[in-house]
Amino acid sequence: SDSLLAALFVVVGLACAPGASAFAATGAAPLPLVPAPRAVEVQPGELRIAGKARVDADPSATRAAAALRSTLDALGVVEDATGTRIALRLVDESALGEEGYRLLVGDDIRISARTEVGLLHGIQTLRQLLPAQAASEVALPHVAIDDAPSYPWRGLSLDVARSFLPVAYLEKTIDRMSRFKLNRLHLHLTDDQGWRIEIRRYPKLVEIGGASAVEGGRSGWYTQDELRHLVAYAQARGIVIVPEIDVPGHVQAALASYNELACDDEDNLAPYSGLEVGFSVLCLDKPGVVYPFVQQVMEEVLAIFPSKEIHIGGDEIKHPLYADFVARVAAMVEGMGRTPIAWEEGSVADTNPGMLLQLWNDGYDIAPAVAEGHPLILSPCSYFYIDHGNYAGQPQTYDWCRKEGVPLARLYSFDPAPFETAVGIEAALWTELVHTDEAADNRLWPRLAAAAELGWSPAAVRGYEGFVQRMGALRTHLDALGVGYHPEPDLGWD
Ligand code: TNX
Repeated sequence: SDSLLAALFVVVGLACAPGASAFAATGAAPLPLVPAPRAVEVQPGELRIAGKARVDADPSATRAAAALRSTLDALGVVEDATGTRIALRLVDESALGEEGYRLLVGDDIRISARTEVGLLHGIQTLRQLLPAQAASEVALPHVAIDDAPSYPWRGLSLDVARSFLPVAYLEKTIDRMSRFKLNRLHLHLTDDQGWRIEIRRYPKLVEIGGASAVEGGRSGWYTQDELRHLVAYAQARGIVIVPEIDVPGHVQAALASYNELACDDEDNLAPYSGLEVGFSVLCLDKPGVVYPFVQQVMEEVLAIFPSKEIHIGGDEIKHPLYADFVARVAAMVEGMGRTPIAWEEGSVADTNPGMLLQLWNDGYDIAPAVAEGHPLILSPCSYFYIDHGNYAGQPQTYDWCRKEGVPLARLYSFDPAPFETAVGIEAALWTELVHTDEAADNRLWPRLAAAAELGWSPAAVRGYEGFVQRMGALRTHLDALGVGYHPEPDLGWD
């Protein structure tokens, strides 16, 4: 009959639609999960949680237990011995990888992982299955989820140098990133328009360099104690903060603070608030001044940030001694036991192939660096520069990389697969034109969720239609988190 045929088409269509395969088991709407898990099996039946739960965590899973407790608390679920059991188990199964987890919802809830970070991801999946806000009774489908990320690096780069972002905003952003399993927050702490990190050996860096900002933007700086607090805050949520000290260019704020870092004939040493890039440079002809400065700054930076990777910048500079400088600073960072990251231009330097390169210009010839084995962080501007518009012509956005801006669908269409040595992806929010928390929220969301899916989910479970359905359903979660997202028409949010 016609209706039987139609039903068959629905089933076949669901099974074949890109992104739907992992969710086709019941033929129902896909579970509202972003990023899409590697494997989802929805089973008949549901689990009802009536306001009470019992946390049964491995004694060593303290961070994950705390995260689960605060999740339940926010939902108004009371901890009670008679409540639904939620087990958190650290298990020794190599198949789970560093960040993988398994989530089983049946008569109770079980999350297992090899690491606490894996457990945290499992808790975030559970969180997305729960309602955005407190409800008296909650029903979860019986489900088995087996999940792990495609890439270990799923990041956001925030430019706090052009325009400062307050600690409270960074905390909120960390909360929201963790909801989508992003795991790297790269802070671009220094640039021409501002120096935002306290360096005790060079107090004027923040006294002078912290007092400037791009025109219309916010000045300010972080104390070392504030940054240590942020590192711990992020760590509790499965996120590593990666600091960037951008050298040898993009340093006008440093030159204005300590004039001796500039060459003698440098005439303009005033704080800078314009939009130009590529005009300032540490005086590479004064190695006796410049290298001790970089060394001492790095010593303090590394004492704050335990991150294995440290970003040394290296963008947009043409100077005969540029390659030497990058090689020397990369070796310095390695000598201090860490792994350097440089923007793609750093590939011209003679460095250890362990140095990560962050790709940002579409069409940059990175093949030689890949052949040498350099790991890549993928941030090609026509997909990942979210200082570009959510739509063409959006006010207060750049369009130098792509006239049409970087709409959600465009970002989502990126394919990381061709980049053999990629460790992952990173969206970048530059702040020449983004001067408030509200504007930052608008540029970040929902695009950051799309970036999270590209970094986490294998191609087999991705697909824009499915993403739109799943992300559309998570709007209430962004609302509950107080996110000032862009009202994205593709998601029906306009
Ligand atoms: C390029 S990306 C830059 C930044 C600007 C950005 C604006 C990179 C390494 N350099 O300095 O803020 O474009 O879109």
